Amino acid sequence: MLRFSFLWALCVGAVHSATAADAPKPTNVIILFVDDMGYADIGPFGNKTLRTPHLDRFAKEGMRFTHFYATPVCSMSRACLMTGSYSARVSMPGVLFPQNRIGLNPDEVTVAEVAKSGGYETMMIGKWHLGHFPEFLPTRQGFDHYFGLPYSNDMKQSHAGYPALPLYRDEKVIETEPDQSQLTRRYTEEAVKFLRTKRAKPFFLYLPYTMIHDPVAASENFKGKSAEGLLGDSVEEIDWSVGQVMATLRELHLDENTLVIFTSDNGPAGRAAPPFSGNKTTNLEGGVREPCIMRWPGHIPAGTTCERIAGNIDVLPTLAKVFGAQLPKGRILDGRDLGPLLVNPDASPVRDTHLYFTASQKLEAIRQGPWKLFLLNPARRKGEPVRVAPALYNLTTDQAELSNVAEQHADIVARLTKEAAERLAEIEAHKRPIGKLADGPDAPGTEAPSKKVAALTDLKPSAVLKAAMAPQIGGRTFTINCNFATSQANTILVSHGGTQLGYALHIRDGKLTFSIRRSTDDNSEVSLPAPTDGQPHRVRASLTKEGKLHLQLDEQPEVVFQGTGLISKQPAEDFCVGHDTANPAAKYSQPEPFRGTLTQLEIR
Ligand SMILES: [Ca+2]
Ligand SMILES: [Ca+2]
Repeated sequence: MLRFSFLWALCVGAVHSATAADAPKPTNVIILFVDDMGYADIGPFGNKTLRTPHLDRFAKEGMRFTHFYATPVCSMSRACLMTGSYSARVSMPGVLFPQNRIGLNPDEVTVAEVAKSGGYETMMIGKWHLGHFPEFLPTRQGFDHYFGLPYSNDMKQSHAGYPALPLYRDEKVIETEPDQSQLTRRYTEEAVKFLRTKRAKPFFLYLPYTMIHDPVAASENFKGKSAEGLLGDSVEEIDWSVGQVMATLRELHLDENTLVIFTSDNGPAGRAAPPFSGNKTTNLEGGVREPCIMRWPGHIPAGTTCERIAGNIDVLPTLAKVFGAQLPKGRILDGRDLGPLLVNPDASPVRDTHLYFTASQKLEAIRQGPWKLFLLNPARRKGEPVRVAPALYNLTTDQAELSNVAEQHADIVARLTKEAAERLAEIEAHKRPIGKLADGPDAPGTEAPSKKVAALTDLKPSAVLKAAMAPQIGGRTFTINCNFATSQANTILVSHGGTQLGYALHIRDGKLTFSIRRSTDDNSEVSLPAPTDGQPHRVRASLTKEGKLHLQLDEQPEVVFQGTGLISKQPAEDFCVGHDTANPAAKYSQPEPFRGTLTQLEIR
């Protein structure tokens, strides 16, 4: 009661004495966002070999979040950060590629737009990765200014089919193929320049580093200096950058009045993520649990640790409060205001459930309290054990997710399965569309065409891909795999090409047929009786180096036909699922559009 009266007196006092002059100054906000940094890559999260003195100090002055969630890969993580929503809710695939004509929907209200609505100046320096066409750029999503790369640093000219890597200032490409060893230094200089700008308004600075994403690079002051090669050099240069930002804030007497958040977009690429299993591209903790530190003197108690569930989806709701702005209207946000935890890390959880989505927007796992249930077989890091869903882990006692206790806790499995289904149904019912250019559809950017595997698993029968975005089959061997179920005797599973070049996997007069066309008159086929029983079947069709056509259904022996060779180049026509466009790629017999189910389609 005493405590209550005291607080009450304070409040009353504030009401009566506040004037414009002593009203609290608005808080500035900076988000420092690393690319592909693992949980234990820095001192405050257990790294013993790399030198991160600035982050060590930053953590001593702020709060570490040890259960802070991002997502398995880049674009989806940035969508979460920008919108306060799960990537699946805003229909963002894992990674956008230069050939994709999609981006974060301009109708989404980003954290920068929320800052603007609160009267803030905004700046973004670094990697965007939410669409590179003008309508998708940061300057159209609430940032007054932008300096940086529109996507990842490996999406550059040396990668077959990609344009020269552009460096933007606002909406203009000012350089291509910039020297990547200088990017952390240049971003830092831009940030310091921005901080030094005299302004009447508070600011929001978003600094998503290009490093430590492959190809890693570091400037001359850091190259060869760390104990962990170029990757370690790159981490130490990020630490230097954080130090520069913090030193500038102190020098300008802004450090007491600025909330700074440091975190990363996903786990480490191609290496382990101790103490967890998995790494980038997986939903094991190593892929998605990120180092996160927040520093805000006078609000966040120094040197503290928060073990509550939190994540990048919570950043927008948290900052909306800090900006003194309204939450975006007319939409469901998945994140929650972390405010109560910022003042007391042991306060009740603001969000006790976390959903783990895949790059193709499938719900792979759910966490509630200490319990994490995989609903699908999780992707894993090479060499690590296979896990089979339903797999239940207690993250308090088993953070490496090695001991599946689903059988011992059937009740928890049932409860989480139900919870996951309900939450997924809600998200599906209130899903918001990805932004598309006005001139046509696009495939979800799940895989680069220049890599050998084209992940097409989300394409529905009726989908169409332009030749450039279709699996690249010109001049090389390829294999089509898919599961299908149909009762149709004349239909098409996939087709690509026309009357000059192309291929199709189709059913003609009850025969499952794989056709290769190398010229108008050179049409080879292999076929076997099609199962038109409406039951699911697995089919595999391939064209080999010697020009042989192989076709296999389920576990039956494969049939082979000696054709005349590879298809000389990528067909110019559309790639189609479940039908064929105007010019037939194969000899059909009045095929109907495919009406069955077609899943797990891949062409590699
Ligand atoms: Ca990344
Ligand atoms: Ca917007």
